[in-house]
Amino acid sequence: MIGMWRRAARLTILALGFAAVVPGAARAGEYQDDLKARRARVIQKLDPGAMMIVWSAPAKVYSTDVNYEYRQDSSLLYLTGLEQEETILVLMPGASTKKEVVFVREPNARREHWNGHTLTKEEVTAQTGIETVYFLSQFEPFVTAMFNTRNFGLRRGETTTEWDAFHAEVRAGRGKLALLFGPRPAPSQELPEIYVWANRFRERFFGVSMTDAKPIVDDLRQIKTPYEQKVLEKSVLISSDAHKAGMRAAAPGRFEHEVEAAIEQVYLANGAMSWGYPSIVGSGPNSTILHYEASSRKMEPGDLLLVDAAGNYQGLTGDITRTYPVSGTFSPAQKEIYQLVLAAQEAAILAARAGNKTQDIEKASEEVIKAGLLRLGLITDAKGDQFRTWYTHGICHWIGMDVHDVGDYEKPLAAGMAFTIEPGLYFREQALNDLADTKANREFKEKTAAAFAKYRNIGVRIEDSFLITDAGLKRLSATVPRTVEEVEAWLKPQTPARR
Ligand SMILES: [Mn+2]
Repeated sequence: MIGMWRRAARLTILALGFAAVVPGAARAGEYQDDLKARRARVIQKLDPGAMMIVWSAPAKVYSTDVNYEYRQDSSLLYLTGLEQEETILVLMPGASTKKEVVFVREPNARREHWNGHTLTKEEVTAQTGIETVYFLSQFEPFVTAMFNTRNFGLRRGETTTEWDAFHAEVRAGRGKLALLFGPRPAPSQELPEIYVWANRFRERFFGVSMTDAKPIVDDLRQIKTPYEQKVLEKSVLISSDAHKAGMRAAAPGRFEHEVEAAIEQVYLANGAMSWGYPSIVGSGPNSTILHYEASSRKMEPGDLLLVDAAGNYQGLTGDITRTYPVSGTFSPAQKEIYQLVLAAQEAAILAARAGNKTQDIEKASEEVIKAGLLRLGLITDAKGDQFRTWYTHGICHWIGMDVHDVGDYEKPLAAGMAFTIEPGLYFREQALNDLADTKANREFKEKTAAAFAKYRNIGVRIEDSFLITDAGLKRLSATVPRTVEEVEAWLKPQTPARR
């Protein structure tokens, strides 16, 4: 199975260390130093009586005995760099030297014959910088010993003061379990594994309090370290090249999936081992579907193609969308909408500076969109919410380990923050049909009918990935053609095939 070969290759890359394999990657050890620093920042924010535990993501079944390619839990990947299943990280500020411990699966010849190499303890230490590595079977005995204020892993007669401070906190009733709970599930929802484990723990160690450590990790992930910034830039560069290849693969008579293939080929060819999210390649009416995934339509002359795609490179993902005419030049109606969305993005970019908030970016874009829609006759009132009929989503989200990354939208923009700016307009018949049957809406439909007919089934989104640096705002996806002139110029070479 191809998937398995790729995973084995990935593990080899990790074992060799990034610097040896990935061009332009960081200095050997730089990644480990960064991982250590990330963990140290988390440990600083934990109480001396706290034990923070982070589990790896469960494998996901694709069909019968075949799993999806494994995707590690983003926070565990952020703190350890480990992509191996069945891995648990424990952080304990109250320990004297073993403040960070990782539990990994035991070697198993049969499983390794089927699924590839299992990291040795030495390899885990080399990759993570964590000195204390135990096998998975030791995890529960370790936790039980700690909260029973007993030592762990000592030979007969051996003593240690390693955990004295932690034990003292537990005895004083200040023992604390810090887990990445996040938002609580609804009462009717299935209880996530972490809650099941926490409840079992609570039944046994009722004197120990619980705390949600997700805000601690999320806050740190929101500010990309210099190392992360370097990797994110590389990641977005790969995705940028992929988009350019996709633009060259699009033509009337070809299928959406041929463009998708051209894009994802560039990911893999450059070491981005998977997409960061399923590619959205929607032509004609499909350009108005926000998360269209089918990629099954044959493109026709005059179509617009909306492509929203980005690769996952070393765990970091950007987010880029481009919309372009498969025949090489925008129709007048397509150009009007495109120019309006582009102007909205430009206004939003001006508002994207340190100290401002993402709401300022949203607002700047909305002002341009409202004025433009009024000018084009697609709304009759720029004060109300009519514009939301065609302007249907927010335009700014954090990027990083996850494409819709963690982070606080109330925080002012600051150096190290990475996000997108992605205004879009979508002219779907259904949007009108879904409006409540009120006098105002009937008037709105009537007065905008002619304009709607002109722009019907046009969907345009222009999305770039940005990073705030000390020197200001950086558009990481700047190499992807964006203006009408840049797009048409990039599409030109292949025009003959487009007729
Ligand atoms: Mn996006």
